[in-house]
Amino acid sequence: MSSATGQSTQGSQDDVPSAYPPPPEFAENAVAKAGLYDEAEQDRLAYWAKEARRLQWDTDFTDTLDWTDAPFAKWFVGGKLNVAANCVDRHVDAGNGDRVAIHWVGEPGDTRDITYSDLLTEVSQAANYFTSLGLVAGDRVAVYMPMVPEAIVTILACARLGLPHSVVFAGFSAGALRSRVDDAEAKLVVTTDGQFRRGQPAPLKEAVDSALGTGDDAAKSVEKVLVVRRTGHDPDLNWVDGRDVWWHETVANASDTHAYEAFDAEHPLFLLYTSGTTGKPKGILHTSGGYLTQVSSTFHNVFDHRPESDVFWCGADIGWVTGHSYLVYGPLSNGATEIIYEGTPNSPNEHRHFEIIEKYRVTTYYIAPTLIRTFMKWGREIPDAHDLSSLRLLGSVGEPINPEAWRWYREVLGANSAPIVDTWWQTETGGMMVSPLPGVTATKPGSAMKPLPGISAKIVDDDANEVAQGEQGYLVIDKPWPAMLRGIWRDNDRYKETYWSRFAAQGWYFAGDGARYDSDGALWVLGRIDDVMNISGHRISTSEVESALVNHHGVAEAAVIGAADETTGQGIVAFVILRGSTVDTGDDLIKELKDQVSKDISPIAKPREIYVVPELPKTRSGKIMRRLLKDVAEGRELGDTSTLVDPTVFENIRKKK
Ligand code: 6R9
Repeated sequence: MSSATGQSTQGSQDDVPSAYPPPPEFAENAVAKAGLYDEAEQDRLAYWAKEARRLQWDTDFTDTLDWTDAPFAKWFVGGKLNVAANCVDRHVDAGNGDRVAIHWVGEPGDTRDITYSDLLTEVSQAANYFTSLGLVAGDRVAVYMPMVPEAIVTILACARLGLPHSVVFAGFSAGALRSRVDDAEAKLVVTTDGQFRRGQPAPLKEAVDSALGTGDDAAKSVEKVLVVRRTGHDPDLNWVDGRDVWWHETVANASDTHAYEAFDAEHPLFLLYTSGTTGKPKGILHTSGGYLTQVSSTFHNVFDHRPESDVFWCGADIGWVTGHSYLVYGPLSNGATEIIYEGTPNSPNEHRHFEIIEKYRVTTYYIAPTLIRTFMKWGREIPDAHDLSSLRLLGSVGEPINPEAWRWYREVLGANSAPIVDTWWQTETGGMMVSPLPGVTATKPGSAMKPLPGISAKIVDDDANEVAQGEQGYLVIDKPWPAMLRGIWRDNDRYKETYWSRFAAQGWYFAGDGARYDSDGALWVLGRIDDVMNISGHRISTSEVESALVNHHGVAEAAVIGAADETTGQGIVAFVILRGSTVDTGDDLIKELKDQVSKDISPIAKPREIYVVPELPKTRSGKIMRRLLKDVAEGRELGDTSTLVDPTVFENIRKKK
């Protein structure tokens, strides 16, 4: 296949540029300098050692990397640090205690501004209370909370005490919570009475009660459930005496001074479960020094961060890795001022995000492409009704961003000038891996451009040969990096098998994504390799076809899957959401869309079927669940829908089929 997603777009839009050089005024003052690439190229380990020393170490490290027990890495050997002290105390000690760390915005409209001094007080109280429960370094804590300030306080208090946290997204089911609590043998579960969702209080503790069970069925490891009162909606809240305690009656009364202890650089910091292709979710393990080094360094460089003047906003939930790395550890280790918003983007209406940007003068905004496409669907008059002139840098994460959405993002939110950083990384990589450096790297709509300084990646075929430019291959990371996962919780075999067996002879990390370099050497991530379709022997990525469909002016969002086909192996089936202003002309529209794909990519990529649907099934982290669409297209019973935001979308999709 020679047609790249970007090239196809260029073909149909001759009037728009295909690459954007860094704006000169941005480049002049950029935090990251072009020299970083060469510096890291010359001595990768020295580069990371230097980045590590941006942090505060209580004991300096003696060795940058020990890879003798590969694929089990040890970074910053001999070093000791406290991750929470790096995120909180350090800024207070430097005289910045009065700086706002978090502008918190609740869904019903309540707000709190939390300074670094406030954060130190609250984290110290929580740490003192956790200690009084008998928890000691190494014990696990499950966090099942909506986006309330206490969630950040809990995470930081765990880090302060060396208690690995396991955050479970508050939208996950009781069953999902239970399996994660059991796997990690968590002793403490921190939760809230309820959460606000789309303007309504919804129960949350109820799910904890049902997850933890009673009697013989009770989760054995759990000793306490600590509950923050958020909604107060339930006067008859179930309460298990001896197990359940209120935050405001315990943490809030604890001493507000706490002396931290420094932990080994490889002390476990957190577990975060991600679903694998099969069965049981994997508890991805991250440790302290290497993880914090990379998330802190990439936050600084990729977000061109200036602590005195920037207001950062990452739209991710703490329940997934972006929330860990770029809502908690990256920003706070840099002394940033950030927004934390509790709710959904359309509560009480579609103006919510733009009102927040306007009110707090947000400078740096980091969201997933699916939200950008949702904004497109709502129409540009919504952002246009606000003063968004404070925005100077835009970020994208989570999925390949189609060029159409990229351009819209830059034009409508970025006033045609803000650089966009399209950042490729994974739960397993811990921090950003492939992304432009703003002010240094030119950007191309839809491309993540190149590996960051200190990161080494290749695109290879099944035999580990690098593929030619324009050809599609597997994205591998061929050298260890500081924030890499240190394993799967208590399953070393699965760790080796999942990530290191495909290219075992070479010792490369297999990321599971397809990618290609275009003729300018820009890197395009094409999505999970299981999202690559095989149509009559041609490898076509789902995102490529989706991009072509969204390139049609009437389409807001598209999801494409390869459904079993007797003659072609797989046939392309597309599900599209129309923009608000589009008139559905039935068969005419479907034909137009098919022609668009045929023209943009090739007739081979023309969808066999296209369905116009009102919604697409998405995970909480904003990824389209193509697996389920495949079930629908192939007429099967649906598989596990527990991670969907809205399981009812299928009724609407089936009706359309
Ligand atoms: C950070 C995060 C990881 C998978 C990854 C890839 C996809 C993430 C992307 C991207 C293209 C980007 N992905 N960022 N694809 N361009 N900028 O999302 O972690 O939830 O573990 O997902 O997401 O397929 O392999 P995680």
